Amino acid sequence: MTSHYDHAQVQEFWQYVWERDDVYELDEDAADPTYVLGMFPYTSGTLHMGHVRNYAITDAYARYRRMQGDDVLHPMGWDAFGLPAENAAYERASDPESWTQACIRRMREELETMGFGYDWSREITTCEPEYYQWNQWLFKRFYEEGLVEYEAASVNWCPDCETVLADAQVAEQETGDRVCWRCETPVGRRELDQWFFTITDYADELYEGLDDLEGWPDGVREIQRNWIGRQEGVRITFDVQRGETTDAVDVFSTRPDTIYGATYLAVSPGHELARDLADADEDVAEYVERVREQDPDEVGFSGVETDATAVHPLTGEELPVYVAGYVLEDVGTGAVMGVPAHNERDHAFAREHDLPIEGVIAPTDATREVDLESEPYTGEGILEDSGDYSGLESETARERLVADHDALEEDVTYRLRDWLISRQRYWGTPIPVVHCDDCGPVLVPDEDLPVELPEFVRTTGNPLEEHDSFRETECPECGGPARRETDTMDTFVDSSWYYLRFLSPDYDDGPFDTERAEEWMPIDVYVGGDEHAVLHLLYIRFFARALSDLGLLDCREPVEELVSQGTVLYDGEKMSSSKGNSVTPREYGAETTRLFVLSAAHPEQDFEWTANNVRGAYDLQQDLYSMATAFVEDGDTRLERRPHDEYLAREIDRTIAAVTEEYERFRFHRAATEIRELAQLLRRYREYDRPHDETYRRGLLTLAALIAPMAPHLGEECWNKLRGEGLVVEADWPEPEREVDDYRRERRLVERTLEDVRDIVDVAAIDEPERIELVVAEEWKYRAADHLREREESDADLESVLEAVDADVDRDAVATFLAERADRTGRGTEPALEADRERNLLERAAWLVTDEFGADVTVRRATGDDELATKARPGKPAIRIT
Ligand code: ANZ
Ligand code: ZN
Repeated sequence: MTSHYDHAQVQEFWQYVWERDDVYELDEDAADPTYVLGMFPYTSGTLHMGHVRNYAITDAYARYRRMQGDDVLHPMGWDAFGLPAENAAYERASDPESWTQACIRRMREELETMGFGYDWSREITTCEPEYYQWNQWLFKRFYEEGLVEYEAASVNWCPDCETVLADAQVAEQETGDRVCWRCETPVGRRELDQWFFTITDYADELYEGLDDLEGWPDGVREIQRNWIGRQEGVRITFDVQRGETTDAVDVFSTRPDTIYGATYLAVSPGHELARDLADADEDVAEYVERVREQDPDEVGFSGVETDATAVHPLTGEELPVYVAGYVLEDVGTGAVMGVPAHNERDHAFAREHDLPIEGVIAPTDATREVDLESEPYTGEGILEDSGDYSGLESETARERLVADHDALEEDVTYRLRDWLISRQRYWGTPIPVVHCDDCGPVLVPDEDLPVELPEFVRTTGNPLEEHDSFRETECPECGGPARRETDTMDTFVDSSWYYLRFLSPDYDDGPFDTERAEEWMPIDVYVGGDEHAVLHLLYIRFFARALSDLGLLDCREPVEELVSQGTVLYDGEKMSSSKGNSVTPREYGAETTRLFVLSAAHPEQDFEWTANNVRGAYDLQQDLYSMATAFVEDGDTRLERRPHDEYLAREIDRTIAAVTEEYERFRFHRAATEIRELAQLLRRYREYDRPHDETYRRGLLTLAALIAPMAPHLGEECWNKLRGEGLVVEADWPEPEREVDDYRRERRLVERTLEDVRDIVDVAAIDEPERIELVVAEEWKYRAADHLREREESDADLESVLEAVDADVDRDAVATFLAERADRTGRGTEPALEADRERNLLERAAWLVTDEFGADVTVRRATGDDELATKARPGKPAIRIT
C-alpha cells in the first residue's frame, strides 16, 4: 500500500458511496430545516472558477450544518433560458433547446466530478414547460392582483431586421455607434407596448426592509438603497393656463425653499400636458416626436417654449412653460419648477434658452462669492427675496412653507422604475396573453397553460413572429380571430422564485407548496456573485412580497443571510473563459481546487489564483492522508499517559472550538489555517515521542471530520482508514471534551513564551542550552494586575494595590512591580490567565520547548527570595537558560 493520495480514485469511490447511500436526500419531515443555496448557474456549458468558488462555499457550509445535525436542503438547478442559447443556435446551426440540454449535461457532470453534495432529486430546469408553466401561471395571478401593466415604452429597434432588440443585442462599436448584433445596422428607438411588473408598488417596503437585513453585507444593502433611490421632497401644484383651460400641474422638488427663484416650469415630452399642447401646437408636436427617438445625450438641454403660462402659487407671477427633454417622464411627477440660480440642470437649461436667473438663497458663509450667471449655488443657506420667508434658513423655510400653503405637500419619490419584462426573443417563457381586436389583451385560461414554445426557426426577427401556427389563434373571450403575444419574459422572472420550486419540485397544484414553504423559508444562507447585488436580489425580494400578498407565501424577506462572493483573479484580472485566463478544475483535481478556493480568502474577498498557493492546498491533503496511513500501518503507540498528551488533547479541543467558530462565520480560510496548525502539531507530537494511542487517534479523526466539509473525499478516506464510525458526511460534528474558553489567550501565552526563549537563546548566543527554567509569577501579582485593570490605571496608587493584594507582600516588591508596569506599553492590557492555570499550561507545553531546544525544561512558581521573582509577571514568565 502506498501513502500517496490518489485523488481520482478516492473521489470516484466516495462519490459512488454517497450516491448509493442517498446521503444528500432530504428527510421529508425535517426537524431542524436549514436551507443553503447557491445562485443557480446560467447554462453556458462550462463551469468556471467563479462557479466552483460559489458552490464550494455552499457545499462546505451545507456539509458543516449537516454534521451539526440540521436537516439541510442544498439543491441545484439550471437558469436555462436566455439570449446566448439563441446566438449559439445561429452560430452552430443548432437550436436553443438542444444546445442548452447539452450544456446542462456537461455542467452537471462537472459539478458531480467536484463532489458537491446536491439533492439531485430536486433538480429544476427553467426552460422546461414543467417549470415555465408556473411563470405563466404567476404572471396571471400578478395580473389579477394589479401587478402587471401593459404600456408603451421606448425600445431599441433595428430597421433592417425589423425587430426590437434587447439591450444585450445592441453592440457598441468603437466609433460609439450602437448597432444591431446581427446586421450591424445602427439601432434606433421606437415606442412599443410592453409588459411591466409594478415593482414600484413595493418601493417603500423594499427600501425600508433593507434596514432589517442584518445578515446581508452592508455594501449590497447600500447598492439597493441607491437603486431604489428614495427621495423625500415636496409636491407643489401650479395652475397652468392655455387658452381657456386651466390645468393643475404638480412638480416634485427636494428644494421647496428655492420656490421664489422659480423662473419657468418644464414638463417632460411624455407628460399629459405636453401631449395636450402638441395637439394644438405644431412646434411642440415636432419637438415631442423628435426627442422620443433620441438618446439622452443627444437630447441635452433642448426644449420648446409653449403658449401656456404657469401661475406661481406664492407670488401669482406668470411663468413660461416649456417642454424639455431633460425632465424625465418617470421621475417624480414628470414636471419641474425651474430654479436656474440653484440647480445645475435648470441653470444649463436657462443659459440655453435665455431665461432669468434669480438668486434666492445666500450661502450662510457670507464671505463666499457667488456669480450666479456662471454657475448655480446649490447648497442650503439663508433665504432672500422670498417674501415673508426672507432671512430664514433653508430648513426652517421648508417647514413653514409646507405648513402655510396648501399648494405645497410633503411627498416621497423613488428612482426605482417598474420592471419591464417583455423580451422580443424566442428563448424565454411565452407571455400567456392573446391580443384580440375586439377584446384587447386577454389572458390565456389556466387550463390552456402552458403556452409552449413552438419549434425554433431561423429568421431575422423574433422567431415567434414567424410562426403562423403559434401566432394565429382564437380569442379566449369572444372566440374571434386573435394574435398570440410573441414577447417572452425576461429570464430574471425565472430566477425570482426558483428557490421556492426546490422545496416541492414535483408539486402540480401551483408553483410551490405553500405549507412546505412555510416550513423552510427564508433561505438560511444564499451565496452568489456580487454582480447580482441589484437586479436579481431585488427581484426575489419583490416576488416574495407579491407572493405573500397573493396568499401563496408567508415570508416577505426571502434571504436571511447573504454571502456576496468576491472574484477569482488571475494576474490581477477576473478569471474567465472569455479572457482566456481560466484554470479549469480538472487541471488540479476537484478537491485541491475546492480546498484552495476556500482557503485562499474570506468568501467576500477577491483573491489571486497562484500555482504556489494551490500547492499549499495540495500538500495539506497529502499530509493528512499520510499521517492517517502511517498511523494505521505502523501503529507504534503507547497506552500510559504523559503530561504532554494533555497538551495535545487540549489543542485538539481548542482547534475544534476555533474551527467551529470559523465555519459559523464562513471564514473557511481561517478554519483551514487552524486545521493545518493542528496537523503540524500532531506531526511534531508523533516525532517527539511515541504517541498516546487514544489521544493521537482522536487528533487524526478530528482532523478528518474538521476538513470534511471543505474536502469531503479526503475526510471520508481518512475517516475510513482510522475506523471512524459510518461515513464522515453523516458523522456528528466533533465536540471539545473540555471547557475551552479563552483558548486563544492560552495559545498566545505559549507562543509568546516560545518566542521569548528563542530571543534569549539568540541574543545570548547560547549554542546548546541544557536547562531552561520557566518561572511563573507569584500569586499576588495576578491579584494586583486584576485590581489595576478594574480601576482606572491613573488612580492606582501603591496603597490601594497593597490593600487589594491583601497579604504580607513586601512593600518594595509591589512598588517595583508598579513602576515596571507603568513603563511598559502593550502587553499588559490583556487580562492574564489565573496563576494556576498559567502554570499548568506551561507544564503541559514544556515539551515544545524541549523539542525545539533539546534542553530539560522545568516550570515552577516564583518565590519571594528567588532572583527571578522580580522579573516574572502575569502572562510573562521569567526565563532562565543555562
Ligand atoms: C426645484 C429645485 C431647486 C430642485 C433647486 C433642486 C434644486 P436631485 O437633483 O437628485 O436632488 N426633478 C424633479 N423631477 C424631475 C424630473 N422628472 N426630471 C428631472 N429632474 C427632476 O433630484 C431632485 C430634483 O430633481 C428636484 O428638486 C427637481 O428639481 C428635479 F435649487 O426642484 B428640484
Ligand atoms: Zn376577443
